[in-house]
Amino acid sequence: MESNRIQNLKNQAISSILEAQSDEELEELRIAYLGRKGRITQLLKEIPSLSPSERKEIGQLANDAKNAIEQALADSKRAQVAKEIDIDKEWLDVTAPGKRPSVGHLHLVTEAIQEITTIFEKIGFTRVAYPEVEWDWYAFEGLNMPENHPARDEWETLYIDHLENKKYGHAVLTPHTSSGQLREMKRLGKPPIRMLNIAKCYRRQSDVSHAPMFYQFEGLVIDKGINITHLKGTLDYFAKQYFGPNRKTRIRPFHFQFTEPSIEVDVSCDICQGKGCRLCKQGWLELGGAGMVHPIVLKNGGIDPEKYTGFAFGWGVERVLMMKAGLKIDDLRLLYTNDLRFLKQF
Ligand code: FA5
Repeated sequence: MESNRIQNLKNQAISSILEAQSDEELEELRIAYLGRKGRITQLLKEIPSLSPSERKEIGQLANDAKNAIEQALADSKRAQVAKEIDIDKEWLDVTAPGKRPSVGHLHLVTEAIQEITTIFEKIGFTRVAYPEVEWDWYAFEGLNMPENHPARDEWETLYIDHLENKKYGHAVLTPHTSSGQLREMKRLGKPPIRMLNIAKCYRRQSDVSHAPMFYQFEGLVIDKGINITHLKGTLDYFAKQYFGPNRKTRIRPFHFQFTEPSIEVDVSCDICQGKGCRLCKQGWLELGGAGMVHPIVLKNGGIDPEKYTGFAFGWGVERVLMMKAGLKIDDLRLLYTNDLRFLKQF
């Protein structure tokens, strides 16, 4: 096959296209050159049978010819349309740029989850996911909260009717990601564990800082010699990475049945700069709880508490997102209204 033949074919096609007077003629030319049995299409089919040295050069030329013919057809069609419009009555600027299709972006909460994941992956945490519909044992009993224990009240749990497991009890909509602690211990069988469980949680709650469906991120680290300074260091690292170096966090003693000792962590409010507002009330917003994993929980997960210790923390994704500098979202439920006017601002 000679390169001249391809060049001639291309020139012939383009000059015929330039002379064409109607859409029909253009379509005939398209079929003659680029259709299933068209001359350029045939030529492209012959390429695989050429010698390797020829294949590259001829392939390139044939493709160039195909692109040039396609371009000439498109330009001609545009010119044809312009001709058909009565310029005196209707004015069309065929050179005006087209309208850009609007491009969306990920939801703010999805972006926050990605950012949180990246921060923890940098220090060796592995992201996991566990069921949204969970057994009572993983959500409460195995976490040292037996049935009828008053501590359960705080979770305002949604139970699922008529679904029960003989060993693990009722089915619930996961009220917190701490159920993932026991699942991870059982999955891995033995430390070291460095888990990051980010999942949807459900509670019967709704106000400026609570939604019935929200996300938590749960960290769990278990190994020999893990102590509370590792927990404090990890939480400080996260706060610095996520909020920047200048924001203040504070820890308060607290009580959870599944950690001992337990703490809660607050961040200075970005909405009111710590003065107190309708969201935070007193200048600090609670982000979540944390503590050293209770020996009973380690035992329930099949891990020897004489050999190993660990820490855990569970924070709200929406809460940390709302406290990011400059976002100024003062009602958590706004994130889930699906109102584009709200979402487009970010
Ligand atoms: C817990 O859920 C514990 N599992 C946290 C934990 C994990 C403690 C590991 C110790 C060790 P709490 O109920 O306080 O704790 O919830 C933790 C965080 O989840 C809250 O501080 C808040 O940031 C977020 N949160 C809780 N309920 C809601 C809700 N309804 N809407 C939005 N965020 C919520």
